[in-house]
Amino acid sequence: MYSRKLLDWIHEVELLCQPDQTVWWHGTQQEYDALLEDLVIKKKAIRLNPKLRPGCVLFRTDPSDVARVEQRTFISSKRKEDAGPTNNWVSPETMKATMLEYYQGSMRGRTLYVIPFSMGPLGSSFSKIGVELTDSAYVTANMHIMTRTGDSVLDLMTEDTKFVKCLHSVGYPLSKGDIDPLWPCAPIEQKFITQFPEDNMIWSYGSGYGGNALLGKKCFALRIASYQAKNEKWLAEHMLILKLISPEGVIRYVTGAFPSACGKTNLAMIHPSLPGWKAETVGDDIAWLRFKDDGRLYAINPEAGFFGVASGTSWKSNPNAMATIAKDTIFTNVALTDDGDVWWEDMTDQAPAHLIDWQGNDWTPSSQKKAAHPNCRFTAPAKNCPSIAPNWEDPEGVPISAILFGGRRPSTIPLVIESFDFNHGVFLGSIMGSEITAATISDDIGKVRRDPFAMLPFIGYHISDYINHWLEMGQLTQPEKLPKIYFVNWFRKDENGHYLWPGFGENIRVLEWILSRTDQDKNGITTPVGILPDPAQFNLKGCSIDPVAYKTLFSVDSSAWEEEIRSIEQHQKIYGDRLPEELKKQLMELKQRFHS
Ligand code: GTP
Ligand code: SPV
Ligand code: MN
Repeated sequence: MYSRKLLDWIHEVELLCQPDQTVWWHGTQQEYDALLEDLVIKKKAIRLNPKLRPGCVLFRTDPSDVARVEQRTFISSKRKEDAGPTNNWVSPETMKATMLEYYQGSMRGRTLYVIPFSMGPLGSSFSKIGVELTDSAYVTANMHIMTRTGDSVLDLMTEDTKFVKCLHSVGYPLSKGDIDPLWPCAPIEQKFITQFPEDNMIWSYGSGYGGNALLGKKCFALRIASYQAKNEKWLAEHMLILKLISPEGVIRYVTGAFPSACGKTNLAMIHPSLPGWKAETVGDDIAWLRFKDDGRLYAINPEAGFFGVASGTSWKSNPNAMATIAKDTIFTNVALTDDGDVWWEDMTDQAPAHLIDWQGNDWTPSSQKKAAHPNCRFTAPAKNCPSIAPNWEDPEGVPISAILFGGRRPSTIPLVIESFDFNHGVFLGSIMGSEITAATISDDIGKVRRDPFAMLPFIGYHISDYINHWLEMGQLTQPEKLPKIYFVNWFRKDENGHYLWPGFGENIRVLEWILSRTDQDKNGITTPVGILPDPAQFNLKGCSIDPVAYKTLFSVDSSAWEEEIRSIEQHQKIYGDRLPEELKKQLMELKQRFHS
């Protein structure tokens, strides 16, 4: 029996958006195969060479629809102050009235797909259910990979089941005789990505891309879930989850919050360069965390696939990702080779002599433009990843020993810093900064912005309440059971703009130090900013690194930090009179440590 609530809502949307037909997504492989085949026949997608990439297709989007649109993303809470200073806000009444006009007839000439989905393993106490109604077949195929969809989810729903209502339209209705463009979408000023936290509801209009349209991901699993998490005393975070097995066979789990396109997928799939270490992937983008009865913090990955950055991914940098995307993968905005395979910048040392670029034009290495869009992505099932942890779907979650915060900081921030305690760790999370990447549409790509907890575009409520919620979470258990908190920076550069740290598989060296610290407080040097590794004890065996670079990676330059402190002070002004006391105190103590 279908839930009445669900059927009524679908009926409402049918009357409003007027699709030609409604299709229920049951979640089977046959449906998925048929949907993709239909898209290939209609020339909406290109089937890649089955000998080279079996089960793979390529989509090209409209050049205006290539990443998340933060300036068109809204938290429509009832009260403006509940959205806070970091979110765009429009009242729910105004937003609904505006968007209803756009939705009126918006699915004409199209199919409405009904996609029930579960974020988290089916039936886990961590998991939550949503239903996405979308007029995009591309979104449907991606949701099939990224979440658990279909009848098995519907079977869990009773009349009382709370679910997030996710409505999505590409915003391009078709009248009789109209030709459907390759990638229908609406112009930027008509795009809306709106969260209504109090209504458990998401309305997305005008974009078909990634986090704008796959509503289980950023809209639900971060923005709506972070709001729920605050009320229900858990955490919904922009974090990878990594399982590490030491040479002695000790298993530990860490999470890491890095902003978009700053290395989560890569760390989650790390191929450790240190002998004896083994790493397994639990999640690459989102973690839902809660304390259990033993007092420890446990995490699940609410997703079922990876929507990963393709640019920069190679057999050298991320062999696990390359193996994952060998089959059954959807590629978006990558370049096409002459033999029907894919390519993107830095996939190989040498670019092929000829390609079709992400916009469908001829490309050669002498072309001025990039062959693939910098935010080109792959969508692949997690189960295809050779490093996936056998227990990645454990409904109980995995216990977390350490939390990493990081970003792209070309200067100032050392390779790794250990916080003095949990509250200091929350302060470190709050002052995170990073160069803006192509994962969002912005004129400021490359500029450093503060991105607290890598959640700036994803917190579904007031940022002060978010910080206070983290601080309160730290009170829910004994201090020794809390994960230790670290700041990492793989992206420090020399004066010529070269990375000082080799990164990728070599990041295991930092993880080794971190895990040695979670066991025993040794090999640390106390500095004003936190505890750093003793460079003489840090494991560099087998890693050739320039001694000057090495020194810089572990240096705390007080004049650079004076500047950093001024910048943090400036940033704290965004909180206005709602600056959390603890952040004020931590900044004061940081200053004092430099002057004592
Ligand atoms: P989202 O999916 O946008 O949330 O991104 P993400 O945080 O998962 O980023 P991802 O791991 O996909 O990395 C983005 C880019 O950073 C890729 O081009 C990587 O090659 C590059 N990258 C990742 N890790 C490292 C590293 O340790 N060092 C360097 N230099 N680059 C890295
Ligand atoms: C991000 O931007 O952090 C992503 C990609 O993970 S998207 O799903 O488009 O948000
Ligand atoms: Mn992300």
